[in-house]
Amino acid sequence: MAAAALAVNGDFYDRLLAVGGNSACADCASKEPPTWASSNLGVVLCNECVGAHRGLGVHISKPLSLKMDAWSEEAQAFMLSKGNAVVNAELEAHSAAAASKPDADAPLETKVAFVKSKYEKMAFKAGGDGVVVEAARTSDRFSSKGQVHAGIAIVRVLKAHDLLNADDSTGLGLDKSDPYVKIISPTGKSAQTKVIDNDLNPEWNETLQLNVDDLKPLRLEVWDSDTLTADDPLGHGDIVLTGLAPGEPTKKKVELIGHPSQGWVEVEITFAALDA
Ligand SMILES: [Ca+2]
Ligand SMILES: [Ca+2]
Ligand SMILES: [Zn+2]
Repeated sequence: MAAAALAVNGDFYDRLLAVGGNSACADCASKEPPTWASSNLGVVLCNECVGAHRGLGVHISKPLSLKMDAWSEEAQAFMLSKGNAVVNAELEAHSAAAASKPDADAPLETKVAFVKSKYEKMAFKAGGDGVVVEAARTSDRFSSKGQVHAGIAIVRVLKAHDLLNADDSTGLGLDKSDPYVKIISPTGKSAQTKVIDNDLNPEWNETLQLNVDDLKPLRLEVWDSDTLTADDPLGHGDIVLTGLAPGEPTKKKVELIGHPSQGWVEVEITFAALDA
């Protein structure tokens, strides 16, 4: 589907990123080439600020993926006539705008507050009050109606290498760990693979899927499944979601940390946007 949309859009993406100010996000200091846009505001965005735009509601901003969504000729022409430089000249005219702009790695709450101030309150327009609205606490964000939906993380757990043996009570290597992988989202949702018996280099090739509400890293845990006692931890690591090209599978090697731990897990992660 991603390839189809790209073909439909022709060279739109390249032409759009060549428009003034469009080589980087309109709403934060990220220098990554934007892969998202607000189709009615005419700005291009990083994959975190687009989450903030979703929170505004479609009466203010209509986010679309530049890579996965098909853009009509009209919508393309509109985007090419605007751009971050043109829009920001108006919406960030206030002298307080530059100092209020979030860093690339600022918490999502900070980006949400800036985006709200800029597009809903028009705080940085000429004559605006130049004041950023208060950032919401994380707990508010998930319980409020204006939820920030980043999308779905599809994690294909491929294999692990050189896992710890947590079943070797005799020291003779007669028994080995029975590993499985658990993926946990920042909000505590989880999914896990099947157990593979007696294998320190298991291959799962199993696809797990999790809804993610923001782009904080997923936690990956490896466990040794035991029948008579509690499962033994074999280590954990983070799967970083930021910087992934939407719709494109990306392989990552997750080095296991924690005590005790050794080895690594290879995953292939695809991030798919959910339209609000
Ligand atoms: Ca064990
Ligand atoms: Ca075993
Ligand atoms: Zn941004």
